[in-house]
Amino acid sequence: MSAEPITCKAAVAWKAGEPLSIEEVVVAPPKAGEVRIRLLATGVCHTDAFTLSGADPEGVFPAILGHEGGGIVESVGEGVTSVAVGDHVIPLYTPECGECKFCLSGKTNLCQKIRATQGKGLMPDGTSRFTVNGKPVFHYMGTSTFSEYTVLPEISVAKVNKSAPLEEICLLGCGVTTGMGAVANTAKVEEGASVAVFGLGGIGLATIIGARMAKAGRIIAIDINEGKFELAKKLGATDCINPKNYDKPIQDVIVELTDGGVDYSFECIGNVDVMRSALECCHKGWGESVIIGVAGAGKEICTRPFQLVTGRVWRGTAFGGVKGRSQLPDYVERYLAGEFKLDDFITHTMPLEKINEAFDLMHEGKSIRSVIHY
Ligand code: NAD
Ligand code: AHE
Ligand code: ZN
Ligand code: ZN
Repeated sequence: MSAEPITCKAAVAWKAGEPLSIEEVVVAPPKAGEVRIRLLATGVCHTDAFTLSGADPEGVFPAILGHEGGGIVESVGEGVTSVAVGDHVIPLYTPECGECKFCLSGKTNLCQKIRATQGKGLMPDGTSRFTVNGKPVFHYMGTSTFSEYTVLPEISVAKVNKSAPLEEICLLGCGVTTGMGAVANTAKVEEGASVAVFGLGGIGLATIIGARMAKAGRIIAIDINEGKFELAKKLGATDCINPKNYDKPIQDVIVELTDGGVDYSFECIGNVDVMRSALECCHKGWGESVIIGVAGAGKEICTRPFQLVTGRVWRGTAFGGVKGRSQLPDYVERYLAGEFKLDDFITHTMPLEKINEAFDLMHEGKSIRSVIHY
C-alpha cells in the first residue's frame, strides 16, 4: 500500500533573522529511493543558527531547518531495500551512496551524489516534500529535522541499534560525531600529543572527548565564556584558558605554555580570526590545525604563508570525516558500550513549540545542546 501525505507540526524558518514559527505542514510520501521518518528527537546545532541568521550562502527560505535528529522509518518509497519500516535511523547531511567518485576514492566522506540539489533545499528530483498551505517549503541539509516527519533519500539515513535512546543518539547526527571524528579521522591525534581546542560548545567538547580517547597528553581548552570550563575539565581538558585574560594574542600564550606550540589544534567556533590563532599556536615543523567551525558568507582566512612554509598544516573537516552509513552505526555501538556519554551535552530539553528558546539559550551561552523531544 502506498503511503499517504501526513499533516504534522514543523518549525518553519520563513525569513532569515526571524524566529521559527510552528506550522501545520504536509509531508508528502517518499518517492522512489526515499524514506519518510518520524522524528523522536533533534538537537539544535550552531549551524542551524548560522543559516537562520542569513550568513549561509546556501540559505534558502522558507525552510525547515534541523540536522541532528533521530527517528523511526514510517514508510519507504519504491526500490528502497537497505532500510525498512520500523528501523531506527539517524539522518545524514553527508550521505553515503557508495558509488560516486568521492565515495569510491577512499579519501573522503564527502559523498557528492545529491550535493547539488541538497544545497538548493531540494530532494534529488528537484522538488520538495514539504508544503504549508499548499506552498512548497525548502528542505535543509537534506535532513529537516525540525519537523515531526521528514523525507530523506535512502542514502541519507544510517540504520542504528534499536536499543539506543534516540533522544540521546540524535547528537551523533552532527555535533558529537564531528568533534570525535575530527580527532580520530582528520587529525589522527596520537598518544601523548598536545591539543588545543578553541570553542567549547557541543563540537569543542566532543573534540575534547576524542582527544582524551586518543590519549592526548595535554588538552588545552579555550573559550571566552568561562562557564564552559567545568564540563571541559570533566571531559578531559587539562588547561582552560580565557583569551580575554591576556594582553597578548592567544597563540603567543599557547606557544609559551607548550614549549613551541601544540601538535594539533581545532577551531570549533566559525571565527576566521580564531582560525588564524588556531593555526599559529601549532608547533613549527609539524603542528596541524583543523577547521571545524563554519564561517559566514564572504569571510576569508589568512596567515603569513611562512606559517605553512615552516611546516604547519591547515585542514578542515565535515562531519568529522565519518562515513555515515558504514561508520556511524559503530559510534552508536561504542556509546552503548559506555565508551563515551551523551547526557553531559544535553543541558536542556523542550517540545518543538519552544524551539526558539533553544536558539536563545545558545546565543546567551547557557546551553551546550538543547534537544527537542517530539
Ligand atoms: P556553540 O555556539 O555551542 O559553541 C561555540 C563556542 O565558541 C561557545 O562556547 C562560545 O563561547 C565560543 N566562542 C565564541 N567566540 C569565541 C572566541 N572568539 N574565542 C573563544 N571562544 C569563542 O557552537 P557548536 O554547536 O559547538 O558549533 C561550533 C561551530 O562548529 C559552528 O561554527 C558550527 O557551525 C560548526 N560545525 C561544523 C561542523 C562540521 O562538520 N564542520 C559540524 C557541526 C558544527
Ligand atoms: N552551506 C555553507 C557551509 C556549511 C557547512 O560547511 N556545513 C558543514 C556541516 S556543518 C554541520 O553543523 C558541511 O558538511 N559542509 C560540507 C558540505 O558539503 O556542505 C556554505 O558556506 O555554503
Ligand atoms: Zn551541526
Ligand atoms: Zn557517494
